[in-house]
Amino acid sequence: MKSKKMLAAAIGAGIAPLLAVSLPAGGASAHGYISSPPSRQAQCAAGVVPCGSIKYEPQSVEGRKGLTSCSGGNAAFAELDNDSKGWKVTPVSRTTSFNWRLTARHATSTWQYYAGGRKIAEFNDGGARPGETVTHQVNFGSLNGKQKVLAVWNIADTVNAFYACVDVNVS
Ligand SMILES: [Cu+2]
Repeated sequence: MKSKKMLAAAIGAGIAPLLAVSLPAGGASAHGYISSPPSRQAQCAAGVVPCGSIKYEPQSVEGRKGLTSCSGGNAAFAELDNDSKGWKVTPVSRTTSFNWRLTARHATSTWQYYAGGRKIAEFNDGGARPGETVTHQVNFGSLNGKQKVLAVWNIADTVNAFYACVDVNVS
């Protein structure tokens, strides 16, 4: 109550613009990951699979653009690259919704989905800022059965991207 009054007083005094400038656009751990179908890091965070530090920050699989690994080249998250770790495989339809949960709404160039050794979908946001959740409809085309999907969130104003692998069974 008291702090609300103080904030109101601060805004009244014209300090609000200063606050807006000094707040970071997102903390060091504020980014995003695929929540459903549950990505490998989402399964870590939910305790479905026992994991190391990634379980505390599933949104932090960040690396240079153009990588092809589930860990985005992060040694601390190398277990995400282990196909034998017992990841839960989600049964999905030929056309499936992939949902991202974003803890920072970074300006976005593209979203890309790879499976079966090729790119199966790409969505171009042209530098726009996404909402807190983002959903894409991805069609698997001729791909059937168990697939490891590598999803990539390419940031428009940095050299980096965020990576998430999702294990699915297409039927
Ligand atoms: Cu971020």
